[in-house]
Amino acid sequence: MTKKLFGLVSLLCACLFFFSFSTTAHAEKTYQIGTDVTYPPFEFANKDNQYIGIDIDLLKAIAKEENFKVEIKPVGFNAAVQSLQSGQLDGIMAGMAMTDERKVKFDFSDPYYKTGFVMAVAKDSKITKLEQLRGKRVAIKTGTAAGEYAMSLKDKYGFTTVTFDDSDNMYNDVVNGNSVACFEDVPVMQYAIKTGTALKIVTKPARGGYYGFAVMKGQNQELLKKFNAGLAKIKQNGEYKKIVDRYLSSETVAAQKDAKKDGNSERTFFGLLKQNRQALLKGLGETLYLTVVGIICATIFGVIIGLLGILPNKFAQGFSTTVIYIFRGLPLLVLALFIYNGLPSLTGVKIPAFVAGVITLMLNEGAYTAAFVKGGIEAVDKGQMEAARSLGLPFGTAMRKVILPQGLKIMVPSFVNQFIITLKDTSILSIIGILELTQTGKIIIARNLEGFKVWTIIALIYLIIITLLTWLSNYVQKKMK
Ligand code: ASN
Repeated sequence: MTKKLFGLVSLLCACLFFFSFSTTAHAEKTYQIGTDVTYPPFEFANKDNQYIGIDIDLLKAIAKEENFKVEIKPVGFNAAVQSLQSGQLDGIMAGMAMTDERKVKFDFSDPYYKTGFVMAVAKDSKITKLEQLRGKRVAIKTGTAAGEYAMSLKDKYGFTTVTFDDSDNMYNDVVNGNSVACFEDVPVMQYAIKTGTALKIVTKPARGGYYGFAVMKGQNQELLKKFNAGLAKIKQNGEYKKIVDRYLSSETVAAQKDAKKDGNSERTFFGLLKQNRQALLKGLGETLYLTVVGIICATIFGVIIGLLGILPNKFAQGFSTTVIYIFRGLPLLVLALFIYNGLPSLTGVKIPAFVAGVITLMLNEGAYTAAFVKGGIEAVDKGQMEAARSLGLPFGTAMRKVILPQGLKIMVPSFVNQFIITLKDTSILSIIGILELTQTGKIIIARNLEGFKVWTIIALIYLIIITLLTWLSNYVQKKMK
């Protein structure tokens, strides 16, 4: 029995590796490019939750020109930088300033857009100079060059900082008066103000520079070459100008401004639901898919580890206890980041986000499953095993015929419970950029800033699904009795 179980564990691991390698092999033909969640006019989601913007259109035009394929991953700027470093992404196109510090770690393309850092304050604010920031709070965005610039001024001007993962939340903090100022790139800040964000720029652009497309130093050089060649071509044939003009045109600006306005019929609860129906359904589909695949893997893994724990073999028991201890002890978020960002930087092998998500669920939820499987079997009266053995049944048969059927009954509620927990836990996997329900919500809010209404919709969807699942499980349990 021990051997069989170990065989099964190896088989499960082999399947997962095969799955991950095959998806990777497939993905390698297409370059994976990270971008920001929302950084208009360079990247943002349109009404249909499709990514558009100067960066996106330039990249697509260049890819077409140079015959390569890209898959765009709107994971957020800081997450993109980390994923590029761990080898999960091939490049970043995210309004990324080519700073000297970054040039040590990354290779940049030829410059494609002029930038510089500015300070913005609320529309009605009296602050016009850095000197007025003393003792005040300033909002910055995680991992950005403008944020670094603000940090370099912090001691001299005596202000404190608070960090946000995306630009919109940073602006909001200033609009709402929690912070007195924020630091942002000049083309992005100007665009946000033009499209209705209630801020104003009060400083001249500092540390002027350019945006570039980035790859890891010494890697993906052929991609960089193609990018540069394509960029030169689209600059020459007028495509570059067309793209930039399209986003800076008064029509696009007016449309963006309109989308931000309150009282817009599309901003009511039902308006939002209707407008984002497609995206929400897709997100929900991904959540359910992740849950089902995750729970299947977790159940197989958990049952095997749980059974190893009750074998009359010290090594098997120790192994089971250790696995449960480690994977139940680690926070799900840490485990997901470790598998998605940590492992690839060690092994050099990419793991697609979905596969990383499933492995995370398998290990974490599987550890809980193993614990209750072990507990369920141990809860069966010891006398049962002794009686079966004294009747001459071998350990394996006694386990299968006598103990497991009784143990299983004890475990059923825990299985159902674990299913519901897994569904909820998938939301944490939005951190690695899986476009499930929670990540879908983040992207919708990045576009329309309707945090309260959109999170209410997302919460309701989770609650409805969980209620349905609970009903189903009660029904199944009744039937089983
Ligand atoms: N402009 C930022 C930087 O260069 C990147 C961003 O916020 N998308 O750091």
